[in-house]
Amino acid sequence: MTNQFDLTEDQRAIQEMARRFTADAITPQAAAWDEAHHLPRDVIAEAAALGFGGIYVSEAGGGIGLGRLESALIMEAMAYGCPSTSAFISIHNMCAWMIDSYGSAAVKAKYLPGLVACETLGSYCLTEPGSGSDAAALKTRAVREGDEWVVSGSKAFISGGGENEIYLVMVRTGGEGPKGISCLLIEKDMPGVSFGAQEKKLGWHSQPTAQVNLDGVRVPVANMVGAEGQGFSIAMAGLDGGRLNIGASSLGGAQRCLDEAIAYTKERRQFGQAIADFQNTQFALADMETELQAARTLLYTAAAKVTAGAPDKTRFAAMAKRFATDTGSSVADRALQLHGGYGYLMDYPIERIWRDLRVHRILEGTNEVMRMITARDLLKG
Ligand code: FAD
Ligand code: 2MC
Repeated sequence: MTNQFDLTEDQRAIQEMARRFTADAITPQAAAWDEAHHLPRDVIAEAAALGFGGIYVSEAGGGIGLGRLESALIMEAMAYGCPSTSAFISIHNMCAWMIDSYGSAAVKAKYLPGLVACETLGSYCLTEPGSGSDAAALKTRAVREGDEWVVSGSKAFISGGGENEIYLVMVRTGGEGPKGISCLLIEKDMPGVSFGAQEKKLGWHSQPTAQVNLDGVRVPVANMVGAEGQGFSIAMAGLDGGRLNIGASSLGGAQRCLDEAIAYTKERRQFGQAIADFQNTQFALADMETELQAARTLLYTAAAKVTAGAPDKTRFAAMAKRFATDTGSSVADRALQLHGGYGYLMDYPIERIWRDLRVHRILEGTNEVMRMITARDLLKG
């Protein structure tokens, strides 16, 4: 941010490009994707043509090498049309960044071009049936045999599961706890990889979610991303950025809800006047705008800190994710209320966004875990 509290010209240009792309390619189709449970791979490939498949992948790695604030602006803009799709693209970006930052030259050369172009899509696999918030307790085991790791275990709730081609899987190669975890790149078609049934969920219908089962999967040792035992740190570093993008997706979805509420309350008449003329409506709109601006300011600050590698970046990413996703849900809920019964119908986008934003308070670390990260940092020392 140049004038300290404003976006640069370049950042505004990126934001404008993402907004135009959203208006043309995402917004008109989002309701249909939601209803049909359709993953729009064609539109995701169009996003990649703008560089959105490798937003913070280095230029050497084929990406557009932007910072986390620019990424947040892009996610926020795309979420205005469809938070589920922006979040899906965010998870893909997190995987591509992890490979670019920690992968060997050979792994990068083999996998990054397809990922950046979104010809292949990436899934991030940390959660297991028995370990969600306590991620370092994961049990999926990898045992080394010659030039291969033999992997067995299950990953739960995997976004893109069954559809995506590339799985970045956190596995246990050593003892208990975070230091015994490594990160392996596993391909969908490797023998021993299978998928559970698609989960039926409240929202995020434009993307699949499934369990990933690994049964004696033989993974070349060359497919380890980062060093043995570094996997948990890599997974957490990825989430610093992912959490910003999830927060930004909440802001974009909530902004759409606010804009819809402003338009609707000016049109809708009850008791002989526009419902926007009631002071209750005006105060609700004022609070929604104020809270969104506060959340946006914190999120942009956190994004600038993650780009800069600031010592408090993880705490800021956690605070921003917590605040932006809680605020986003709350704004969407109030927008729904201002629409009355019509807000509950699929004729308006509010109920879809309300459903999509709800999960942002749970995934990429629950908002209770975000508070844990924040408090731990405050109390350390
Ligand atoms: P639990 O950890 O069992 O938590 C249950 C409740 O207990 C929560 O309210 C939690 O905050 C609370 N709790 C737990 N520990 C504490 C504590 N110490 N203090 C206070 N409260 C606590 N994971 C992936 O790895 N990759 C994905 O792509 C992915 N995609 C997902 C997509 C969807 C649609 C969903 C729903 C989940 C996805 N997840 C993914 C999993 C997600 O990250 C986990 O659901 C989340 O981290 C919480 O884990 P859990 O569901 O096991 O809940
Ligand atoms: N960046 C780099 N390294 C980090 C890090 C970060 N942000 N955070 C932690 N680490 C490292 C750190 O180096 C530490 O080692 P050391 O002791 O040497 O400093 C090591 O990781 C272990 O960290 P902790 O001691 O904090 O580990 P602990 O087990 O106590 O708790 C916690 C970690 C609770 C913060 C972590 O388990 C967590 O974030 N849980 C939530 C799980 C989650 O976010 N899941 C999301 C799944 S993905 C998803 O939902 C999608 C939709 C894609």
